[in-house]
Amino acid sequence: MRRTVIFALMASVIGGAGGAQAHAFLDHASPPVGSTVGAAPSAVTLWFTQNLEQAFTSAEVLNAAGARVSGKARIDGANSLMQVGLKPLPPGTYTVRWRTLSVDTHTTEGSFTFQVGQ
Ligand SMILES: [Cu+2]
Repeated sequence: MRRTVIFALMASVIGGAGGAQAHAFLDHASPPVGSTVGAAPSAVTLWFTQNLEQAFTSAEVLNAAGARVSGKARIDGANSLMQVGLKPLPPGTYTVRWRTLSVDTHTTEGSFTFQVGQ
């Protein structure tokens, strides 16, 4: 297991010098990127453009003060979506930060915000 992880990391560095391959980018999310939702969601779901490796794939949700309001991220059976549970959220702006290692051994990361409306 450990060896697999190290190999994947090395492959990632080597692969980074390569050409324009498709990586695991965020396709869409629920709540949608930049959206305002009336009711607080109980989870954030992220759909990616490629299957994900469990290792080094994570997401967290932060409130406006930078405090973490999410649980542990998990990848579903289809392997291309990640879900992270949320504590009950009061109205406010929340930041979702995600990081993936896709099955083609490339890493991607990004963030977006959504708002729980007043
Ligand atoms: Cu890639």
